[in-house]
Amino acid sequence: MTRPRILLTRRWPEAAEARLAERYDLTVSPDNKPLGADALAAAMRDYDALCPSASDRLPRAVIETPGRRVRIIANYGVGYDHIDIDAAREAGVVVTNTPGVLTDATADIAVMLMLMTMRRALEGERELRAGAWRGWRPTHLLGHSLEGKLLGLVGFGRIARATAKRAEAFGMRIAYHSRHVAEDMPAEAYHASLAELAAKADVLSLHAPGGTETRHMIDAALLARMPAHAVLINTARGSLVDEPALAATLTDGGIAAAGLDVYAEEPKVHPALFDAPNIVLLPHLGSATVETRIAMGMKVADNLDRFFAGEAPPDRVA
Ligand code: 8YV
Repeated sequence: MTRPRILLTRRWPEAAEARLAERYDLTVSPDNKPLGADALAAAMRDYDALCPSASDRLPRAVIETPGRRVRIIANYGVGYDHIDIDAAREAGVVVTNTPGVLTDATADIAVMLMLMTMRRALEGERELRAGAWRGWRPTHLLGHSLEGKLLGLVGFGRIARATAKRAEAFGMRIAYHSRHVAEDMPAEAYHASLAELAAKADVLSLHAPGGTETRHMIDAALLARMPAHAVLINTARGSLVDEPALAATLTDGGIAAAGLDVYAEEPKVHPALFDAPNIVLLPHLGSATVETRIAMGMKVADNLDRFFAGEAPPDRVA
């Protein structure tokens, strides 16, 4: 039997690529950067399986490429808002993702952004490097403790829960907004209204999926409800936040700080964010550990192995 042809749109850690190469006719896109619509359409015609990343856009037009050969899109990542899932379902293209393996790594980054913003780590680091540190003094760069603060989680899936677990270790109190009540949480932690949660959270941390339903859920009106001392953290998807509105709110002192790991148009960052005060900007590092990126690759391989064996892939989303 000829080996299925697989395309990775990026370089993966060696161990994960090596596992795929054992079983498949493997191609790794040489440029290691997002593929455009034409390149993705060509890939849809030339391969049996396509393994994209979050910044490879797969709209209906690409999925419905005439002469399509691809039968499975095995996404390298848990979020799949860059893939038109309805179009895939209609076209009979299977889509899988990599849940579970990047939960802890992403929650670590959410907590790191809380610490960096609340303890003013970046300001301090920049001041020191600029040679502007005048030495220790009782009122120098005072931040705020996490202890006792209310963490408002927007979305309450795996990553939100892992973030809550870490935040509790820092003495934070937990509240959440989600479509569903979590039976294992105290009833008062649940907020059916995002606006009500935003009005009382000291830190609002986003953990909802991307997509049309959640686009700009954090807009100027929502930001206006947040207390002036509040901090916004986003490790989910940039599309959740109206970025110019966030920049304006920070500039006006409407909220105290923001920590972002994701952006609406990655790898572009809205210029207004660079000009905003009290903002920490990370380049989508949520899942960026050696352990996690290997585990993500292995999870994609598990899904491909099952699919090409004629079985149900474990992480099928379409
Ligand atoms: C991934 C992510 O590394 O898995 C996700 O949804 O956001 C990231 O942490 C990235 O999307 C790669 O596709």
